[in-house]
Amino acid sequence: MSAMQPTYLHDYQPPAYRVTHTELKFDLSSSATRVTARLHVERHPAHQDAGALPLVLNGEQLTLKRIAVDGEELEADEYAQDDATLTVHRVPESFLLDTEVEIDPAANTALSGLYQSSGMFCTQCEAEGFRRITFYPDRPDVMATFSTTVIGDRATLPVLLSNGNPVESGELPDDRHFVTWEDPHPKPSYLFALVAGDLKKVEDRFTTQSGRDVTLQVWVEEENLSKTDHAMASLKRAMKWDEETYGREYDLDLFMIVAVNDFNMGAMENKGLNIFNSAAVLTHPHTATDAAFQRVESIVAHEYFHNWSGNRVTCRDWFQLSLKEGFTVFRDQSFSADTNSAPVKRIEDVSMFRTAQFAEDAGPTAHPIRPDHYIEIGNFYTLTIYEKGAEVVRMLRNLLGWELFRRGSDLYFERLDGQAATIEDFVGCMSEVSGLDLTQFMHWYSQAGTPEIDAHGEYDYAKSEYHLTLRQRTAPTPGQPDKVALHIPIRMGLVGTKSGQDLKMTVDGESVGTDTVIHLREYEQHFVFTDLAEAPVPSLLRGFSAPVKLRFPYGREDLAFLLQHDSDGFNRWDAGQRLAMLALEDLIAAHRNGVEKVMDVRVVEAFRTLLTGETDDKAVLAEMLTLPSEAYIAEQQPVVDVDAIHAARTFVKQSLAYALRDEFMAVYRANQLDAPYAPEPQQIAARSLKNVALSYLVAIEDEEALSLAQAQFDADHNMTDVRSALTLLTHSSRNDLADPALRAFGEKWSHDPLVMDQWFSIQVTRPQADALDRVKFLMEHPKFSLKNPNKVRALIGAFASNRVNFHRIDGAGYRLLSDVVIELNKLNPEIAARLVTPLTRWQRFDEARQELMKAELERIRAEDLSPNVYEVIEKALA
Ligand code: 0A1
Ligand code: ZN
Repeated sequence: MSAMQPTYLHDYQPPAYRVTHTELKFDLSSSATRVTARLHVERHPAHQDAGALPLVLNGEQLTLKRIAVDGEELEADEYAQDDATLTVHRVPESFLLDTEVEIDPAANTALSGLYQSSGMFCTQCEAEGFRRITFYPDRPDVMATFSTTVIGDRATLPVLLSNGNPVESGELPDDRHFVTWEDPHPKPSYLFALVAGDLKKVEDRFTTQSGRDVTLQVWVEEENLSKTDHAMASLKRAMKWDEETYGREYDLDLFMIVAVNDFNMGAMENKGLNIFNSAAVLTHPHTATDAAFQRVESIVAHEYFHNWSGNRVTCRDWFQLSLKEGFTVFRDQSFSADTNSAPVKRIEDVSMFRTAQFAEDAGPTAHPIRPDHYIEIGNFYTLTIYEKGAEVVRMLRNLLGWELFRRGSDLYFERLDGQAATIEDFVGCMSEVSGLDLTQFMHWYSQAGTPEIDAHGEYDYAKSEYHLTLRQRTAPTPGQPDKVALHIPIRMGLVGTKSGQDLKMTVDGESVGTDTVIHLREYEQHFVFTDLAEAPVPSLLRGFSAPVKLRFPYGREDLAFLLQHDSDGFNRWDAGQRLAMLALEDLIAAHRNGVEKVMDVRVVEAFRTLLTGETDDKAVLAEMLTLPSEAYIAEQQPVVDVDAIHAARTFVKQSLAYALRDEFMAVYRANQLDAPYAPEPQQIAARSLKNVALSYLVAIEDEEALSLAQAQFDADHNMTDVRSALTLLTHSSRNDLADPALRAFGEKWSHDPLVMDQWFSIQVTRPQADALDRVKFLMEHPKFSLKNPNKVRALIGAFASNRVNFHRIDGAGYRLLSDVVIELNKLNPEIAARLVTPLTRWQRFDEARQELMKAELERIRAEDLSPNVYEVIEKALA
């Protein structure tokens, strides 16, 4: 059971030994790969006087063939091995350690370490996969230069890649060949990578700001060569952006991206050799949607940005994971905002965040951005570490202002270059350059849970003053019953009710302009705005300036007013969401009470204004016309009633469509494009607006709308439009239209795994009652495989997001998910532990569903569990 013991942050010790240089040789074969390692080891300075310390290396699922210290083979009593470590009892201060192990890549279904995907060999070492390749101090604060020789079959593995630069290659007996790679930058083992396969490349160049000529390569299977343009163009944009924005330049002569079909996550930032899930790199107008194009751009940028925020400066230990991930997500969000529509990027990110991260932070697996313990670090690649971490970096940027933040970033990269750093190091640099005391701010990193702010305001007509009271509270989370007050920056304005303009604000006698930041540091604080020209409606938390829930007793008129007049685009959108939420809440109550549902005319009028008004940003308009998702609505309810939420949302959608049919139709027709497809902001905006309009019209199964959807599907212009049309048809009740379209689509794209993923998802997210049967049926489909994480996500993960069907009151949805989790627990624990998440949220539902969900968790608990699934299940049932 030792694998089930937690690791604690407070137990951190520097390593006893460090590795300065690592020489590896891989003799590749499917089920018996030989890995020969020579480690140049020396005692860590921190332990210089500590007497004789054993050398303890990590190693799992390795068959040891040979071990020698300074060329001397070790006797059996000179070392000891268990299922996770290898200990050499006595070693000199500095020595060479030689080991040889055998591993079985073909049997590696966990996709961690060295594994095979569609015939090629590839690696995934973050966080702790390198220990499945060779015996090593597999921790990020051990950094070495690497020299790697890869040997493989010339015919089946013509391409042999690793980190750094190729320095030698040649032929070997038995039709084998080799390539030797050298990576001059010291790196932790988690950034090691190897790829071998029958791959083809596209190549390009980039000249850095200092004149370094860099070769860029994207390696794919031959049939995917036509799908690499966008990734390559994105890479070049990202390289340029990081030079211009952060002054960061690339530091090797070669940068490679490889696409693999079987991958647990999106992509991985291995030094000089990024490995990507094919879904995160391949695009073509006919196979990928606008959203996929944008996702590829942001992931390519994310991995590239890690070269500095992650690789040059890495993490001291895995508790600091958000040091690299939070900062890098913030960087990729900023890049995407600069490259596309900035307000839409923010709206999309915040919508996702408030739905999914808030749910995580309120559930049994809630954890701080810097956790203080874990059983399995693989479970901590979460929305909290990534997205909340990015929100905290964003707050720092806003607290310091861009100039000082950039100076802090420069100081951080300069001071910690080549080192393994901590979150204190990062925040310390920000504090040092700005002189700001960030002591209270640091609690954002250690305190889990979403702060809730209750705001109240009153206008004193006699004194022309506005009084604002803010109270913060963070609900207890597992292991943290008591919460401290956080430093919460709230960007705001006061919008004059007569003028519709932002009013000039004066606080404590000081004029602060029309848009300001107030700092909530206490549990409760009062702010007085004096000398106001007129009564205001407050616009609070502009741009989502802090990752909090803010409640303010807005009336519907106030919200309709802000929707029209707020100068902050984000808050205009948010006012619309709040207005829709008020209407939805009434309708949810009506549904539960069996009372007739009545549509709020204010929402209809707000939509009419949006649909008929002038707009300079169609992408924002499309967001404004999008109702809160069922998942987001659920997040706002004390007890989630999936059926009432679905009924209420459908009712709003249909009521709007009946009331504004012609307006929606006009928007649809006005946004048809003739131009050849391009994934550029204006086209993307028009397509999303058009498809949102169509979704309303199809919601009432209007004959004309159905034939427009059919025609859009048949026109086969680009995947965004085709997928949108196919989804609308499939999610309608019109099987007579959906079935032939699905059949045609499935036949046409049966050769393309990424398109088939979409085909699976579209079917199992339909609200009709047969969704679960379809999942079962499709699990038998020849193109489905539990061993491929993309397929699992596309079919099972997508079904679990189908609120009404996953939460069926007979529990069949839960049972299906737990059956799959039990299977995957053996095959791929990391994916299994992620997939089980929806069941861990049982507290949010009615009693009957709670019991059903808990019963499934208990059923999983009775299995022989991997540490990954064990940790999640224990928390969920605690
Ligand atoms: N560091 C990568 C994410 C990643 C993490 C773990 C992986 O395998 C278990 C793979 C990728 C990123 O942030 O992109
Ligand atoms: Zn990352």
